[in-house]
Amino acid sequence: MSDPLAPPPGSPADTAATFLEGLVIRATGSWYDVQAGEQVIPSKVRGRFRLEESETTSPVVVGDRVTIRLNEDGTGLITEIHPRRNELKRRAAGRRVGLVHVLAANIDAAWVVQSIRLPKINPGFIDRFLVMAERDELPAGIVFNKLDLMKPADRDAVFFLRDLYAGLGYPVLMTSVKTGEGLDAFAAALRGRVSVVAGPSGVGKSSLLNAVEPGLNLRIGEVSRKTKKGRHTTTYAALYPLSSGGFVVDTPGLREFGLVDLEPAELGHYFVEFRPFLPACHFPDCTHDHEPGCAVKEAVARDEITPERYESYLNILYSLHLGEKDVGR
Ligand SMILES: Nc1nc2c(ncn2[C@@H]2O[C@H](COP(=O)(O)OP(=O)(O)O)[C@@H](O)[C@H]2O)c(=O)[nH]1
Ligand SMILES: [Mg+2]
Ligand SMILES: [Zn+2]
Repeated sequence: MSDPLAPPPGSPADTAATFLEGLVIRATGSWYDVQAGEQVIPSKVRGRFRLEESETTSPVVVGDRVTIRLNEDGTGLITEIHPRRNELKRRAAGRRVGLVHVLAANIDAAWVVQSIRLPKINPGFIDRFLVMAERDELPAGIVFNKLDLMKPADRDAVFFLRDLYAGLGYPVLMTSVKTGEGLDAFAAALRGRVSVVAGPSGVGKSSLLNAVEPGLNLRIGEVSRKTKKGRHTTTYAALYPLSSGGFVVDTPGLREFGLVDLEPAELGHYFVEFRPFLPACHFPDCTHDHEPGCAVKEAVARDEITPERYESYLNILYSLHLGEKDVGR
């Protein structure tokens, strides 16, 4: 039954509503803070977006440009999500295969943060992150934090990874929030752009941002002595303005970085050092695994591709075949 007193859609009462355009700076799951000029308007999403975008954990993410309709109580209703330039996404945690978690949209740079100890570096996490960044053509970089905790026994492995990723063309930063080393370089990398930092819990993402932006006062967590894992202190993604210009998105800790929207035959394209060899594979849909005449495997044999990255590639390939049931460990 229709309400005879309600104005029909498109009537003057409806069109007189105030609409504003803004930037989503915080997404908690149920509420979204939308910055429109100087005001921040807590907003909700229209139910119908949820239905249309049912394969993602949230229809709206930080970095989204949206149109809101202002309610009389000062809150907003998101009526339109503007097309995204790009997004950083992963497979959502949990059982549902194919569910996508978009960490942020419309970003200029994506940094994966790892710590040398507590918790230790997870190269599989880095490679998965880089694959998803390459897939969306997002410039990506790597931060190895907690340099102060490096022991002599760690040096070879850490410097190997630093040189490996730097050799592939990714910016690599070595930082310590404790000693201040590398923080100027990190601050310079964030200047004037929209950046996102992501990584496991406890690696120091929030600490790094507090260090380069005094006054930010993000909550930081303790790393449990027992599990050597961080606690989830940052519980929602938020975008913060930097006084040097630009914005940075702090994200909650991710236990794993699962892949989404990716076919096994595409994967090789997102390992940047494979690219020059791909056209020479005998089969155009070569997955560089068992196929004869594979130029990637030949490059591995000639030491032109490192065995570490090739093995990492195979790990990811097999997990894609398995439907990404057990990823990023
Ligand atoms: N020794 C050392 N500890 C750090 C460093 N950076 C962060 N931490 C500590 O690591 C823990 C987790 O930091 P937090 O910023 O909350 O990590 P996040 O979960 O990645 O945001 C806190 O106890 C920090 O004090 C660092 O460079 N060196
Ligand atoms: Mg944090
Ligand atoms: Zn091949």
